[in-house]
Amino acid sequence: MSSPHISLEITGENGSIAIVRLTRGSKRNALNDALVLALRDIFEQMPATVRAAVIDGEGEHFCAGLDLSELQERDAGQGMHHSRMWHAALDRVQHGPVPVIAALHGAVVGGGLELASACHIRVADETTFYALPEGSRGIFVGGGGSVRIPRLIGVARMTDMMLTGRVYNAQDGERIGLAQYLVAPGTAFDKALELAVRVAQNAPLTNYALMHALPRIAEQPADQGFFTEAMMAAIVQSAPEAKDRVRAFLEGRAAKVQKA
Ligand code: 1HE
Repeated sequence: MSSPHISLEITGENGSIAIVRLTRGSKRNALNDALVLALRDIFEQMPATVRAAVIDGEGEHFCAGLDLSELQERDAGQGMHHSRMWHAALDRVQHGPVPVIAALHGAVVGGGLELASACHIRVADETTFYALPEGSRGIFVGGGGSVRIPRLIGVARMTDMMLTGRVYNAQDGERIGLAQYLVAPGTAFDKALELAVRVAQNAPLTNYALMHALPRIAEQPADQGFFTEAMMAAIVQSAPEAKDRVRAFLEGRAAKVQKA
């Protein structure tokens, strides 16, 4: 599925960085069905050279969520399929081939917040604001928000956002965990790209473990979590790349950890 409202640019050393941009600024990057499917396809067909991705949005807003002009009368079955289509697309973002960094600015609302919460790192500039207007539109989240957003900010805060229409500004959003980085207006993309370059330098198997094992371990009872961790640790450290990297440090050829 293709859409004129999303673009993919491959950049960085050896094509290691993907920049996925919502290009529907005139509609505040509202996500219609074609756009959601195109997002899924981009992550499904990501070139093998890519090691990290950045998602951003054209114009003054990251994303205004579901395209409300497409909100039609759906029977229960159709509504279920529509939501599952969003789930499939955002699952490709979260559990796709590479870590994804969201560059946030302006409105990050409804399905836009669901998209941002499927990413692994969120960088927000000071113009960012977050809301879940579904409550006032008479609908419910359908893009995985009820699963992912409480894991970032807790059930109570999400319930408040939906019951009262509460809007979090950029500072409060970072404080409660909606974003991990808060930066000056207009600099979220640059910061996200800088982080992506850093992420792309990690051993791919370590990044894989962080994307695929860590969230699962966090869901497991402690005893199972310790066991899964041990297996993942064994697999990751057995890779030749891990051995090379440890040797490089021991021989003084790798960077030390610097004081923050
Ligand atoms: C849209 C949408 C949209 C803008 N669907 N067309 N999301 C919402 O409830 C958020 C609705 N949007 C807004 O509250 C505002 O548009 C913004 C705060 C994001 C931006 O305000 P502003 O003043 O910069 O832009 P605008 O004038 O409101 O919008 C510009 C155009 O974009 C306008 O169309 P135009 O033809 O009159 O120029 C708007 O109609 C259009 N537009 N947002 C369709 N969302 C998987 S379930 C997820 C459920 C949800 O996401 S519910 C939340 C939906």
